[in-house]
Amino acid sequence: MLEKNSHIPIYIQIEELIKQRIYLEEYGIGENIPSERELSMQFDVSRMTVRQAITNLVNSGLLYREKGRGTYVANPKFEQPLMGLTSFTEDMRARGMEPSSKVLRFEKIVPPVDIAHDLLLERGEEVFFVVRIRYANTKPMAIERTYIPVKIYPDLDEKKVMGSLYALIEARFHQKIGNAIQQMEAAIVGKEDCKYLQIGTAAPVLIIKRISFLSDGIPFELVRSTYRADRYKFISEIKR
Ligand code: 16G
Repeated sequence: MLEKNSHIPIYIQIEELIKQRIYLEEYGIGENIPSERELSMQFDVSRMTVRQAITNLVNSGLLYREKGRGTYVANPKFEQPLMGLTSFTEDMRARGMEPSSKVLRFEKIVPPVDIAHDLLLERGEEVFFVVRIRYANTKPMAIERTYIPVKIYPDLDEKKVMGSLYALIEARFHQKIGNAIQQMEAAIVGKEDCKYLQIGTAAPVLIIKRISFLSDGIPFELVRSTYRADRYKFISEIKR
């Protein structure tokens, strides 16, 4: 139980106890946990202290709040390996989930200079700029902003990017995807994206920038993928 004389703050002890109850499945996934009032009576502490513990657990993605209904135990985060060069479609299918996309934008543009530089394009060369919301079993997981050189896939269209881009490249265009360079950073969700991802206006997200190359070394996409930080955890194996 709580150790009120400990140097560990009470709200952290409460966090640990709630985590333990989730781990032991006393509070099951998708279930309502007791109200702040009930917990404050159970632990004999103020509601403020309980609220602080719960807020931390919400921020770390273990719990989520529903307005007017209470606090629930969240699904565990997706563990996404950072090893293979896989597509969103493949990743979701490997988990037994059904991927789908909504295309928010599909247009031909001259890209910003930094993107043209990364894609080894000459000045003025065009790209398709595609913005897609990616869903797993109808739940929004990520938003992808993809730049694809027009000269590589001149007849790409909106319908084709509703499905898997990688499958299109490999199965229809018979090209080999070789490797990619990725970088990841944390951010607060943008104004538009919070609507699409169905998260709060100040929710954290993880952004991965990927530049992918065909096996002959030609870059064919630059993608910025914005993932819900409460749904994703990225895992990599490192060797010594
Ligand atoms: C992944 C890739 C993205 C690629 C997409 C293709 C990351 C960070 N990004 O989301 O670069 O364009 O898959 O998926 O993993 P698709 O074949 O389902 O269209």
